[in-house]
Amino acid sequence: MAETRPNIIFIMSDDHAAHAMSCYGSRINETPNLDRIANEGMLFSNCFCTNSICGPSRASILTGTYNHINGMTTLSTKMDGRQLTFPKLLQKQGYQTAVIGKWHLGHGGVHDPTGFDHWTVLPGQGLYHNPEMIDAGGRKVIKGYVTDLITDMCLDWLGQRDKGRPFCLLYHHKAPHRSWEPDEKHAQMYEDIDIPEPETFNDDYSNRAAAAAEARMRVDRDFNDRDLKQPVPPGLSPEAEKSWKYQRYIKDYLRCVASVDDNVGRLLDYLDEEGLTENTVVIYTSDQGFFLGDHGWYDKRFMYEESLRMPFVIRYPKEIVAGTVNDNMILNVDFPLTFLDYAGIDPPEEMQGTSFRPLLNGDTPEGWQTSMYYRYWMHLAHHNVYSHYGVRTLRHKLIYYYADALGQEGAIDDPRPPEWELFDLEEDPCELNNVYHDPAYADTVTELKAELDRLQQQVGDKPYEVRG
Ligand SMILES: [Ca+2]
Repeated sequence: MAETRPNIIFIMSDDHAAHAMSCYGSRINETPNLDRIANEGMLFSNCFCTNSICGPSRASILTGTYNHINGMTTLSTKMDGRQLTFPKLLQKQGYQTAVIGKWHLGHGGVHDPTGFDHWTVLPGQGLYHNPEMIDAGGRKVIKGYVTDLITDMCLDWLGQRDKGRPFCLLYHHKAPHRSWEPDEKHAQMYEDIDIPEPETFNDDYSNRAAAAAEARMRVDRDFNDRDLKQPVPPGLSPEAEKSWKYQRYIKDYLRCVASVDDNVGRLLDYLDEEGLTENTVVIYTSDQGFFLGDHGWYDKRFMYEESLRMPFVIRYPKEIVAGTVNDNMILNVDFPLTFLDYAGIDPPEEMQGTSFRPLLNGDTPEGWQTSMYYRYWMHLAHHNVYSHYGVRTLRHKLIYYYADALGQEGAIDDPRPPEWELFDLEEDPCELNNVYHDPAYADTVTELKAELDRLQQQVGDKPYEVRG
């Protein structure tokens, strides 16, 4: 019987926020090749991660489970590769499988990639220039720029594949992760222009819980020399210095994105040349979002929109109508179920997400999720961000900073007073006004607390018991 199962190319970058993609309405850059995927397929405007940091989001995508289930709650934990993952199931059903690029789930023992016929990955975060890479044979340093190299390796792997069997390639960029080091080709990009500052650039963190003001990820204060790469010009006013730092940061970030965009273009061209476009599902996403000067910040971790939202564009000409936008809520734990669905594999009991293939076909199943559960565990460990969990619905967001870490690996045992935040995303899309204590929202608070309880139970997590 002729093979009808599609190939899958899952492209994921690291820390690429949706608002730095032109198909998502970016005010600051153009991403023509990433836009191609959206224009020839579907764009999701409400794709969210369940924990906005690298390894944990990656573990959720591989296993289809939340972090309290897969054990990857923090960046100090390593993934136990004996768990069920979607590449293992695809491999078992005859798919050729590979992961090339960023892994960041640990190395050695049970932490190396499993379920892959081939893997070549960066150790930890990896380097932008002349990176060391690891494969089943060991480690070696490879000359070149990481975004180009990862793409070259993917094209090589595709070139030597067995054309009689479908494949699933995890093409995972390191860029545009901190410390935002562009290649020579893009080093001068944006040189003569100023990138616009975001609307909330001068946020003063009033009308919020204490967590926002306490976070140490401010553009004006918290960059190190390696981030800035140049000394701050002397004699600037505090406002001018903040603007100067933003330009340094955002230009390098966007230069790294531009290289990702070029390289994704190379891959898309290859698929065209090889006649693979029609029968290949191509996804572009990032492991989470990022603050691009929003709220005066860089980095992620918070349940706020810029960090919570993942870009997600997907093309599969056989099934997906070109140029469509879908506003339904999808989550990182749903990705693997969707990939398995395309391969004709039933959803495994162990996985918690749901396939959104019906959404891709233009149908919204009755009872499709309209709320999601989020949790960040690393209390104070990085950027002084408080541990928190919460619920986001289509209109509101309730966040509980339990702000504690008793016995939690990868967090600091130094509690802060617990606090709540509620945002009305329709009235306050930038999340500048916590209405938790506003009597007009009392019923909403009650409803959302009940929804938080329900979701927490549904996913098998439980409320944090603040120590007495
Ligand atoms: Ca990341």
